[in-house]
Amino acid sequence: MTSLNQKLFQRSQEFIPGGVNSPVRAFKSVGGTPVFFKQGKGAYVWDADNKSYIDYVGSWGPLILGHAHPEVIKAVQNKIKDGLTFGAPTEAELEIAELLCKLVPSIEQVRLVSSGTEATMTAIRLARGYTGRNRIIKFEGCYHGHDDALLVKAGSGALTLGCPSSAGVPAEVTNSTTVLNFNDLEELEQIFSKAGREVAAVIVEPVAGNMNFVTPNPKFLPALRELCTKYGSVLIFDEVMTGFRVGLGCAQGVYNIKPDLTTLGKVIGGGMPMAAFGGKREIMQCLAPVGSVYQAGTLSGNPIAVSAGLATLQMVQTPGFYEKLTSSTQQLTNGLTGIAKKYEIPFCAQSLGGMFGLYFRGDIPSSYAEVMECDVESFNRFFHAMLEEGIYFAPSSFEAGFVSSAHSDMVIRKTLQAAERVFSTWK
Ligand code: KE4
Repeated sequence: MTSLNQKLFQRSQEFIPGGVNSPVRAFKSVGGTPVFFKQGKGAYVWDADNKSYIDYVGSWGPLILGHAHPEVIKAVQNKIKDGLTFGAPTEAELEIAELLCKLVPSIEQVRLVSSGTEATMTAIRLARGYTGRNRIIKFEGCYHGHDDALLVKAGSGALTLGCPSSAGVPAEVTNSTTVLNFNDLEELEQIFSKAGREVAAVIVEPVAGNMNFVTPNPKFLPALRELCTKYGSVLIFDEVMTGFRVGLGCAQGVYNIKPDLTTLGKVIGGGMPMAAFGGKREIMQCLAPVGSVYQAGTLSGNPIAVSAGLATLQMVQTPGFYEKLTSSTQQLTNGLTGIAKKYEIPFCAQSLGGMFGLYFRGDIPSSYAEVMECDVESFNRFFHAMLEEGIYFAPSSFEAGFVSSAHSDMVIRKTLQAAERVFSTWK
């Protein structure tokens, strides 16, 4: 019998390319029919056929409090009564700007935008305008949104679909983009010693969450900071995913590195379209209307999105919030690793704060090349078996997973019981 999910997917492919509004949702690499969701509450989501799932995607990171958190809903309901948008300054934007500058010391000034792509695109333009240089450095497998200059050997959906470098991007644009290997110090030092004075910016996910989940080697981020300082290049931490996900001070707080610019998104919008970029005042002052680097947005700083973001950022400041989130996520990754080990399945997992990586290989990967050695077929089989069990992981072996404060001990236990049933019949 054709499910409603299948009927919806058939119809949506008529009107929307691939039936989805973002490629990674299409289940292309895992196969099967994408799940159409209709409701979310806490750690759970319900699909069009009323089947419930424990959700470890959380809309790709924003929902750190889980779905439809009462405080966030209340904030949006209160705000929406006064109108949806003004295209003019509002006090709420000032409130969240002050809060972001307080919570992230490297951010002296900040500008709100509507998506992570806008944030990273503008951070690159700003770094080029500030330095007068063109070359940018990114890392293979890192994804920074779909700006032309950054769609080179990108991660996330681009990697998932096997098109890390997109069609339609002129060579003239990507000729100024150098792609290096994440965690490769030698290569980095070589490039800088040869052409450091040409480098406008290095943009990096301080914890790579778009080629599965790869943490930085201890010397990698300090080396980036030292080289950018030495050669006058702008160090951009793309914390769209890690921002307020791995800790209250973001990844820069965890690793104690001060970037020149930071991009944020996801969590700071609480599930609504909102992102931001900010950093050193002297760089941010290059932005119009003060400086000559142009950037703009009709709905930038939208008051409804800001209200959801403010409510979320208030909640994550609750004492013990990140300790509990970290513990829940470790409970999941340690539990899955222990079960797989019991059944001698090549599998491991790791986490940082509320994000994690699952790997069908013997040991934790520390580079793009090692991530590519993971057994994708096994992941796809695991993904569907767990989906059947009512557990929704990211539909790609090249994505990180996310736990929310709504993922109680009972929810984690239910997930591990499902994994026990799946792994016990694996061979
Ligand atoms: P958006 O333009 O999708 O809001 O943000 C782009 C972006 C920038 N930087 C980082 C580190 C990101 O992870 C992202 C977007 N992340 C993906 C998931 N890996 C979004 C999901 C999707 O593309 O549908």
